Amino acid sequence: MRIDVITLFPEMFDSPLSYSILKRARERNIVEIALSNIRDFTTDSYKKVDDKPYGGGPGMVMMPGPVFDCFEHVREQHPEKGRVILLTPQGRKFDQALAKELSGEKRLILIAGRYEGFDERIRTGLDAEQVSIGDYVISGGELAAMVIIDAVTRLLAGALGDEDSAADDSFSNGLLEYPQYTRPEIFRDMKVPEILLSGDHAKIAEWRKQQSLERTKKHRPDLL
Ligand code: 6GU
Repeated sequence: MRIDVITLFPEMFDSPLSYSILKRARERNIVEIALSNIRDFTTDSYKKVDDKPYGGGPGMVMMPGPVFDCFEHVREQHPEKGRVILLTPQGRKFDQALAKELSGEKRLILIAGRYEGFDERIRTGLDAEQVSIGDYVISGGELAAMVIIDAVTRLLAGALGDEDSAADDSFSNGLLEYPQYTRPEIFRDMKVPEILLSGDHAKIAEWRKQQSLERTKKHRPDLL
């Protein structure tokens, strides 16, 4: 998969993309991530990317010109047209089902906004889908883009080692994950459930299913 990110702060992505599963997936060419800086597509000597809102009001609004020019340049960098996603708190809420859907695409183009918002013509003129990562406000689309990149990449074939498995993750079957234990068998008087030491794999699977259900009922009844 190829993922392009259009942003004013490409450096924000360096660290999250350089560790663990994302690092390994990039090294193995399971995902290719290309960062493009909107500021490189300004045409004035101040490299201006935002301006005051027409009609007045607080804050600044991202100008359409540099975003459109950056987008049109980025789109030509790869033969697949890609699915275009604008990160905004006003979008469709991101969840595991959408992550799975996006993991089937050959290319994603993620556009991260800053400031008080986008000029409305970015929204309407680019014909992008709008996606939010939840009902709260963060200072820009960059962290949201990283969340999407991480959630999608871990679903790509070969991204997880044999030791990790996406199949048992919370939400993968619509439920929260069951409790896990490792050594020692007794830690500060807290014992590992007997059944996990029994070697009876059918019973263990049944217990885990039950635990998943109980946990979901208790903490996230909305998922049931
Ligand atoms: Cl995509 N952007 C911002 N600024 N805030 C958010 C968001 C996105 N999703 C949830 N909150």
